[in-house]
Amino acid sequence: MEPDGKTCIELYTTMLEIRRFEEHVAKEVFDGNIPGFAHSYIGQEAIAAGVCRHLTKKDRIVSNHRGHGHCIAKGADMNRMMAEIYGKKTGCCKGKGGSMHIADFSIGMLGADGIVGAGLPISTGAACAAKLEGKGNVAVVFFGDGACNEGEFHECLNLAGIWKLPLLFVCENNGYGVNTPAEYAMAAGDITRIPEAYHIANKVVDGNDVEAVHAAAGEAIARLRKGDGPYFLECKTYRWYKHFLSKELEDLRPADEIQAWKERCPIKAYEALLAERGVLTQARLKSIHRKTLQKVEGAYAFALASPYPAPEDALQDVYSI
Ligand SMILES: Cc1ncc(C[n+]2csc(CCOP(=O)(O)OP(=O)(O)O)c2C)c(N)n1
Ligand SMILES: [Mg+2]
Repeated sequence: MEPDGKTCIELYTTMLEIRRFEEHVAKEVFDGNIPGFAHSYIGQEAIAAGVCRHLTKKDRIVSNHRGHGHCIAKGADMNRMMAEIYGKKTGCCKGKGGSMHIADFSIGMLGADGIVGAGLPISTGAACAAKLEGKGNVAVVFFGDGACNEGEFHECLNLAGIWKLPLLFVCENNGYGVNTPAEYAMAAGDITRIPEAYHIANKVVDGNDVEAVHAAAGEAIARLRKGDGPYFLECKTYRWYKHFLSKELEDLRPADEIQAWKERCPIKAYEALLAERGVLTQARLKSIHRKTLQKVEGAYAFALASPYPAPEDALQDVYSI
């Protein structure tokens, strides 16, 4: 079933906000204006947008190293996100986390993470908390195909399975971990054979089709809220940029493969579909594009105008055990 017009526009707008944000970040990283590593989510926007549209602030998500899209789709403040990426004091982690550690507990974004697979146990804990709270809230974890080859992935599937946790596993299968093809790295072959072995309901969707993701995530999250146990959604997709944004890193993926996926742009495809359905007029499209650009430029201006943390702040909010 087609989503209503309001939902369609929101799905489109969220994808566009992610794209514009990521275009800005990519340019700034390549120009040397952003410190540290940044991983681009361009190409995968339909997944964050389609899944997070079903979530409230009380639902918790956990992201990974490629996390900007998840933060935006969950409703994180773009100004504070941008400031964080530039290492500014007004950033959502006071400028100490950077691109790979954006978190905002106030909207249920428990954090991005530079350690592949590390979000899985955190989300399993969040799902356990949601179950104990008993209010029908859920947890969602976004991870890549590469993370499926980590030991903790299996531990979390098992625990979520035996405890029937309200946890949605969203595997963003972009076919590669850095430059290693998934078909080389994964003995199981099809990823969903793994949740299948743990008796976890699962589905494969086209991760570049925002309505397919939205529909599948909607069914999955409704099951979680009813207490039917975890769900595993594999979204097949592709990242447009090399693994992380850097002039030095080589991209060993075939050029024709990259080009073929660019032609399957999730945003362009949805724009065409909504125009054909009459949901998106040219005037509305222009206005969405203008406002989205203003939002990203506003976030950049906010980040530029913000101070860096003072040296004496370095040891504040830092914990060790
Ligand atoms: C435990 C661990 N091993 C290796 C790395 C280096 N590393 C960072 S991202 C990455 C690939 C992850 O691939 P995938 O999970 O498919 O996510 P994608 O980058 O494709 O979105 C690797 C190997 C790391 N950060 N943490
Ligand atoms: Mg991958």
